[in-house]
Formats: sequence, structure tokens, C-alpha cells
Amino acid sequence: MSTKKGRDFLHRYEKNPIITLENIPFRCNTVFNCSPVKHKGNYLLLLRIEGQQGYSFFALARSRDGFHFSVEEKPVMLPAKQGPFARYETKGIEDPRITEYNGTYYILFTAVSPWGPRIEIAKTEDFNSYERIAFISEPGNKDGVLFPEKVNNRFVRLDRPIGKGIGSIWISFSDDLIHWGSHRVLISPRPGMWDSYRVGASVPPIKTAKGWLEIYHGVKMTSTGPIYKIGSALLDLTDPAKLIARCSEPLLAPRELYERIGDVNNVVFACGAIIEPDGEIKIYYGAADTCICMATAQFNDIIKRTVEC
Ligand code: BMA
Repeated sequence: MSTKKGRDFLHRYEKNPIITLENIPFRCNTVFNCSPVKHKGNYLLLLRIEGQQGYSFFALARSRDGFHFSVEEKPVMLPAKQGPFARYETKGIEDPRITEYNGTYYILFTAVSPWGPRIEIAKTEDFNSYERIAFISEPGNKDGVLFPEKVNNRFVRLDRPIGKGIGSIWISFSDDLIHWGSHRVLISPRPGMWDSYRVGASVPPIKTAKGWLEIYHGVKMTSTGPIYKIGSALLDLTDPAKLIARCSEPLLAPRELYERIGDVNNVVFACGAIIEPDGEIKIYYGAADTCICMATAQFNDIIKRTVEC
């Protein structure tokens, strides 16, 4: 791992990208936003793959070291073709985000249909079989992330409803993971800044002594299109509807060619991270909607910076 500082707070793995189209054992268009988890001593990545037809689905990659992955022969979740989920997944399933809860891995993802994107929840215990549970939002919502534990006896999630075209991060609460309420706005775009156009939750919130750390994405609109960057914020531990800190600078911005050029230029987009026993955080991110990369930092440094900057 390079110790070179570069222009970003996160350190890119020097052999990025870690997964490209070449690593996928079946024909497809791109592989990008993915969610990592450590399971039985292995690193697993639930990958968003876009097929040649243009819609997305999920496949699984496995690794012993977190750097070298092999992708399973067949996708693990395809858009449902029949049953109650099918009509809301006709344009694909996107951006999985995994949260472990008592040995069950819940996956929040975006189901896309002609009515727009909506958030769906599924679960797996073994990463072999996956069970859809419910839709947990109406259309016009995406970027759902589930907290890893209940707060004040309720499940908590963040999401990104797109009311009036302004994408802010909202928080909601639930007793059963299916019915959600008490919705409140939490983090909004900041005029003039790198996250002035839209913001959305990226990594499921991570508990720290200083609060819940949320690694989110922020978008700035430019004359040639949007630029997606990764940033950080802290939410109050016992009242996560309260924002206590938000870094003014991003943690990572698209700079390398693989982040600059792809199906969608200028995108770094995370859906999950792993914190190692030695305190390093590995953030897995999609680059330019075309490949998967990884970047690291000392987790405590991110918390410190989020509070101070
Ligand atoms: C967002 C999401 C991501 C995607 C990004 C850039 O709205 O849909 O899946 O990576 O746009 O295209």
C-alpha cells in the first residue's frame, strides 16, 4: 500500500482498479458500485453489474485478502420476472448496501421501474440464497442504508427522496424493517460547494465513540455534467436525526483516468467499507460506473477530520 499522500485524503490502492469487466466470467457491460462484507474469514463483494441489455443485477466476488477477487460464474440476484416484486424491477436492481444484524445480512438496494427508483430490502444468511422482503419506499427514492443496530429500540435508515429535484439525505425509523416513518431531513446540498447539487447516503453508518459516521456521496453539477465525490458526516449517537459534524472537503474526488472516464465520467461512488482490526478502513467504490476500486485511510483519522474540517 502506498503511503503517498496525493491530493485526496483517502489513499488509492496502487493496483486499482481491483475488478474490471475482464474479471467477470460472463458477458456484460460494466461492473461498478458494490458492497463489501467479511464473512467466514473471506472478503465478499456484492457487485452491481450492468448487463449488455442496459439494466443492472447483482453478482458475488470472493477474496482472501481484500485485494484479489474472483467473481462467481453466475449472477446471484436478477430482476424478478414474476411475483409481487417483478413489476417494480423491470429496469433493474442497483447499488446494494449490506448491513449485518445478528448474523443476518440485510441488503438495501434500488429497484428501478417505469415509475422510478424505489428502495427494496432483501436478506441472506449465507450469500448463497437471497430472499426479497419488501419495498420500503415509494418511487423517487434511492440510496437506502440501514444502521447496524437499533437506536432507542427502533431500526434506523438513511435514504434520498428526490422531492423537487433536490436530493437530500433523510432519516426514518421502523419497528419491523418494513414499515417506516418519522421521516426527517438530515443532510442537504451546500450551495457553492462540491456537494451543492445532490447528496446521498453511501456506506451504512458506522458506530464510533463520537457519533455515527456516515460516508456519503456529494454531487456538483457542471457544464459537462455531474461530478460525484465521497465525503463524511457525523450523526449524534443517541439522536441520529441530529447532524453534529460535516467535513467541508471531500475524502475522495475523481482524478485518476479510471475515475474520470467510463460510461459515466467523473464518478467515485461507495456503497460500503470494511474496518480492519488494525484500524484501517477499506472503502470499495465504483469508478466512472465502469470498474471497482479501493481506497484506504486510518478510520480514526476520518473521524478526526470530520469533526475538525
Ligand atoms: C447515482 C446512482 C449510482 C451511479 C451514479 C453515477 O445516481 O445511480 O448508481 O453510480 O448516479 O452515475
